[in-house]
Amino acid sequence: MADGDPVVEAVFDAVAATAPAIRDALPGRRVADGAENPSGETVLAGDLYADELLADALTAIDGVGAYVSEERPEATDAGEGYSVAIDPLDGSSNLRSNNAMGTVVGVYDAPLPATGRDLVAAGYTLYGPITTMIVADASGVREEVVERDPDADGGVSRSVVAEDLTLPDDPTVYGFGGRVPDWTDPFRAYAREVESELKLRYGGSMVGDVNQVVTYGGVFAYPALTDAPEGKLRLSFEGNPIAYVIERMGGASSDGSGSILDVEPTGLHDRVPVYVGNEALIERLEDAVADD
Ligand code: AHM
Ligand code: MG
Repeated sequence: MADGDPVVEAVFDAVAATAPAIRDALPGRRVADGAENPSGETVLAGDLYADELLADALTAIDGVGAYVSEERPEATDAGEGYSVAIDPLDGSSNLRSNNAMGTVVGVYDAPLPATGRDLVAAGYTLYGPITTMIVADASGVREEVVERDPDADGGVSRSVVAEDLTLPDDPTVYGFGGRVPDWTDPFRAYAREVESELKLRYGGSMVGDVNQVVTYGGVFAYPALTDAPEGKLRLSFEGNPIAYVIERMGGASSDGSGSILDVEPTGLHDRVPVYVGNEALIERLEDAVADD
């Protein structure tokens, strides 16, 4: 089930072990605490709480050299080893409306910022009606159900419910972020085509929306916008880990011109347009936005 890298296994053990505590804390943390994260967005208390829990658990692992979080301006040094990039509570604006959220994790064998080619594993936890965890590593991609279990190691039991996951061949869903008037003309034209072929599934949390594509096949995008050519999502914490998962499943990722994993970062909190899904849909997207 795992690739045998004990540090990668320990990272996913820690992410799974914190999931029940993160979930438990959500009901009391539906208000903004007024702080701003390094990307200038108001941080909900839930983000900060999850960040603290994950930082404590991940920096305690031998072989993790840095904890790098969407909620922290700089990397937190933890010794020698992999850099673990975390979006502690992705889709946290869904907390008010009680919709899906998740935790995104990327394990890089390099100091950050680095390209996605330095990822050795990536995945996400999805706090939906049940807690699931997608783990992608050298051995493939699997889905686990994570449940609180006081008798188990780390206080959670993990059951593998699907192994060697690949994207379904016959795509059925799409979900595109941002406001339609802010999309570029070429992307709007592409969306027009896609919406006549696939069903819309968009919930406003990347992990929830990507998991629709993982489950049913299709395409997820948070595109380049006319007033924000880099889109909204962050390369190190969101774009690269999700691109790694989808590519390991036989799908494709793009920033509009090539794999997200090849994007050269200039800083820890860089943003990147994100297009992921079945290969044919991403090829069409690249053809459509090529002259953008
Ligand atoms: P967050 O990490 O601050 O929650 O922001 C990222 C989220 C993604 O989960 C989601 O794809 C996107 O923002 C949704 O943005 P919008 O509300 O503009 O559609
Ligand atoms: Mg996020």
